[in-house]
Amino acid sequence: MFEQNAICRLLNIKYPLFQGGMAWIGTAELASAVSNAGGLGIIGAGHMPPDVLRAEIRKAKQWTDKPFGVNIMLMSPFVKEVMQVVVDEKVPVVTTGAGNPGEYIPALKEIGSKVIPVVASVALARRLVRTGVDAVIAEGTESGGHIGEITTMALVPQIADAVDVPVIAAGGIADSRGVAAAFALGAQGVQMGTRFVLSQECIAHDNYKKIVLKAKDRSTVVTGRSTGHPVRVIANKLTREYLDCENHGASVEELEKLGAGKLHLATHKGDVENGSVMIGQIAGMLREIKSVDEIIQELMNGVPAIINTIQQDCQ
Ligand code: TUI
Repeated sequence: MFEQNAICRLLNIKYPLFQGGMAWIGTAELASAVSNAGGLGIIGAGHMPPDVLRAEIRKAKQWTDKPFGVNIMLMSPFVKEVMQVVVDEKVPVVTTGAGNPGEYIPALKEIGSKVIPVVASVALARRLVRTGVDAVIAEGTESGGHIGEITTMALVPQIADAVDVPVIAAGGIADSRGVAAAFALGAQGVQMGTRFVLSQECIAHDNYKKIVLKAKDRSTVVTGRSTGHPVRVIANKLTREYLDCENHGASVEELEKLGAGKLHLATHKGDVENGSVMIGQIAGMLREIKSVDEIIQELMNGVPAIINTIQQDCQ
């Protein structure tokens, strides 16, 4: 299975499956479990200070001998310092999000890291491929957290047609059907965040997992469109207040103040009414917490049967 797959060959992993590098909850525990299960676990640097990230990378190195990655959130106030940490620690795979990583690519390539940016448009995908990135993650607006505007369904085939590096699809994928669909659209790998929030190894507070388990298809909203940094989260007291301020013309500074510290409040303190519960639209489909290994086995083993059914149906 997947012996000829471009992502598996590029990264020396068993399954072309990435765990999205989620801020605060994409810890070494989760990342090493995903890598040990044959996928690519990714530590989410989010707004982590450099020393905290270094400690997390060292834990992952202890807990897995398989390749793993770090996601650098380019809006982090520590972006330059955390980039230096991944260079110093020679992290095998670096993904980036929420911006254009162009200026950092030469230093990462120099130490032999595979660089795989998240892109939300064809234009940025094209530009970054010219700078030598190894693959791109095409992330649709169905995703949780910081998002672009285009759906996975529309984005993945357009990026696959536009670039000559492998494409990893993200956004709205949480079972074997999603994986098969992503491959049909021209992707050679998938990235999932939401599915791994509902894993035993994810350290998110129980209240966070419970509200995700209860989510339906329309439980999320997008805040921050007026600031240029749209974020998908579960609708709650915080989003009602935030969207009310946004609709009444609050300034970017006021809105940023309202959002500060709210992800940690939900992920670690378990305040899912006043905190920011970032999650993708596919949460509505998920009803069980499982181990990372079970999630990955079930997901990957289910793909051939889906493709067979489609093939029979098309005869
Ligand atoms: O980065 C993400 N998702 C995230 S980061 C995050 S941490 C956070 N914490 C508090 C407040 C806000 C965020 C939570 N979720 N996904 C990757 C992603 N990147 N999605 C969309 C993009 C993107 C958008 C525009 C990438 C590039 C881009 O282009 C900008 C440009 O300069 O062209």
